[in-house]
Amino acid sequence: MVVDAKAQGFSLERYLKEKKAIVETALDQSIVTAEPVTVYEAMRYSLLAGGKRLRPILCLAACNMLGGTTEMAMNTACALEMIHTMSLIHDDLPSMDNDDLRRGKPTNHKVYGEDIAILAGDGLLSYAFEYVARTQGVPADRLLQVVIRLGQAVGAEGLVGGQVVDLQSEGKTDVSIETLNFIHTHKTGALLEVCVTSGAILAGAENAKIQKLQKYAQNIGLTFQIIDDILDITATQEELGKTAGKDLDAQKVTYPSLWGLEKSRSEAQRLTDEAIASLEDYGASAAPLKALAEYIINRKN
Ligand code: GRG
Repeated sequence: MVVDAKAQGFSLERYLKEKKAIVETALDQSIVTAEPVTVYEAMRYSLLAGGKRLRPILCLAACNMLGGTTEMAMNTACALEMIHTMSLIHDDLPSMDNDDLRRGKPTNHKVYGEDIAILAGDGLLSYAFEYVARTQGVPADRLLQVVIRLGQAVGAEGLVGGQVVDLQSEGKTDVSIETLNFIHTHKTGALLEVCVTSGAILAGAENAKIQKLQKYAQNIGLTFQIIDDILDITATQEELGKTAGKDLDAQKVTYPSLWGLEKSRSEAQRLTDEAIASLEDYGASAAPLKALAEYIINRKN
């Protein structure tokens, strides 16, 4: 296993604590309650309900590694969390995964009703794009690139497409590894990928660098999902802050169901090693992204 982030004296614990705190403050300031109050409250309820804040932190880390400032990336970092949060709100709806618990709290529709939960998701999604466009101090062509990539990651080519195939595959026992990979590279991987690439674009990185980082992001994206599938089996509801054992109940094909736990873990390790190795050119400035790859494979929730 490659562990040079530690060897460089970098403390991921300190880094996450510091970045999480600035992201929480920025998120709190990003949406101010206005009329109609109900929908703003519902948006803020889920947006500020906690969570690891991995997506905004990946965006900030990529931007910083490529020489950009935290200020340049903060609006996009918040927008990524708005989009992630809205996807969770919609995923939890009775017509989708039908869940009562998210981030250790009742799901949005349990508190505000299905109609407002749908609209709160719509509000977050729309505002995310506006919020990127309102970024100060970054050339407009970079912002345009970010908006295009975000749209691709979220729409039918990305999250939406992945979710559709996931719903269509439920209850089927003959789901192939290719279909499973399609579901997760779209449903989970696409957003994680744009977290990293948008950070690099905002910093003004050239195409070759963005493409190389895309490979890092794809590897951590797939690892993230393999670990998610493993945790669904091995962790408790309290540890996860959401219902455990959902995949088995919904008769979903997962990486552990296709490969077993041992091969799932070794595949996640292979992807993580590859992700870390792809950052070699960046030396010490890659310590946060390397450590985040290790965090993803070692996470407990
Ligand atoms: C995006 C337009 C649009 C619609 C949504 C419902 C849907 C379409 C897609 C589902 C996407 C989804 C919920 C994917 C699962 C991703 C995943 C593994 C989430 C858990 O992420 P964590 O562990 O959660 O980072 P926290 O709470 O820590 O942020």
